[in-house]
Amino acid sequence: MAVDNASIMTQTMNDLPSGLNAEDLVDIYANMVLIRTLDERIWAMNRQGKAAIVASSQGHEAAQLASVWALRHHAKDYFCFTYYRDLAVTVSQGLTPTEALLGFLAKEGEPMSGARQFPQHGAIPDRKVINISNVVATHISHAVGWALAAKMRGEPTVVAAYMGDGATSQGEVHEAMNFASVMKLPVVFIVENNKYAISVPQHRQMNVTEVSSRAVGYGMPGVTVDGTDVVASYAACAEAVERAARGEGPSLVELDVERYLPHTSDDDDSVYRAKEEIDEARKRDPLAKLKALLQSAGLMTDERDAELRESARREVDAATDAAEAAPFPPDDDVLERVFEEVG
Ligand SMILES: Cc1ncc(C[n+]2csc(CCOP(=O)(O)OP(=O)(O)O)c2C)c(N)n1
Ligand SMILES: [Mg+2]
Repeated sequence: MAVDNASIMTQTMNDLPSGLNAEDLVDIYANMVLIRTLDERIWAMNRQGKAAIVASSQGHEAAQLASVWALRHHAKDYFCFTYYRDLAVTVSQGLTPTEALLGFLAKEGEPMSGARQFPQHGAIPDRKVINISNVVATHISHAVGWALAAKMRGEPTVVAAYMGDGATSQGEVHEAMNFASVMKLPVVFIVENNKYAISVPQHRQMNVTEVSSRAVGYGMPGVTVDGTDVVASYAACAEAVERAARGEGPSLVELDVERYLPHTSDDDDSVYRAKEEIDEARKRDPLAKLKALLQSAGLMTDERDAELRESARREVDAATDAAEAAPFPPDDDVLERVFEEVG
């Protein structure tokens, strides 16, 4: 696919936001390559009948990684309340490709739920990630509750609450945003707007063109930026993280992303999305954009990129072998993560 170089060069290395340097961008690119390779592998394993269901992160990587780097650089401590499409958040937070694949294959040793939940669901508190429910938007109230607890305890935690565009039309999001703003809670609401909720396009979900405009109703800042652009996404997230860390309350950051694949592996997007629309979306590929930026600064070459891709492929191959060889969890621990053991 030819990439439109004029449109991808929205940034130069001379105007990087405070806290983000060239080394970070190279690191983020390497993460992107690994996560895209892993995501493609998981999708292929679904087609082979091995992974039951996949919600792909392809097209969302820049938004997710920029937000994680902004949290790392601008908060003393933070926590991520993710949703099912946030593979780049979970992996950059330390979920290994093997652990991610154990989840998609429902194998023993998966750390988020012991492979008892939908993939990418559960909790890995030591890696600052929680995603308890697949019910759209319920985790936004959980995120706000976590932020309230942190504030009451005097802890410096900033909470990132990730969701899709569709989720913002759910009642819980209204309650959570309103409460967080009234209580000045340290939350960054991160909306990954891929313009679809399964087959429902944005204009059928809401009567606003920018999700960020909803922020006005809650008395908090709202901003929309290009979520396929790491630098723009980082700048917007960093500002919101700093505001939360200063105790000034929540913000809504809308990251305009693309969804290249169907909603999940169970969906057939050909019945509601034209191929030309997806071809157009692929011109905004976050990997191509970041690679072009790095190349313009002499920080990436085609050879180095090929090495990164080869190394990612080897790592994902090894993870695939390990996950395929792993056993399924034993029947008798099925209730272990459901009820707390008391006494
Ligand atoms: C309360 C609820 N309603 C419906 C569903 C079915 N469902 C799963 S994902 C989804 C679309 C969510 O779209 P969006 O928030 O934009 O996230 P995206 O998948 O596009 O990243 C729907 C309707 C659900 N899981 N929970
Ligand atoms: Mg969506």
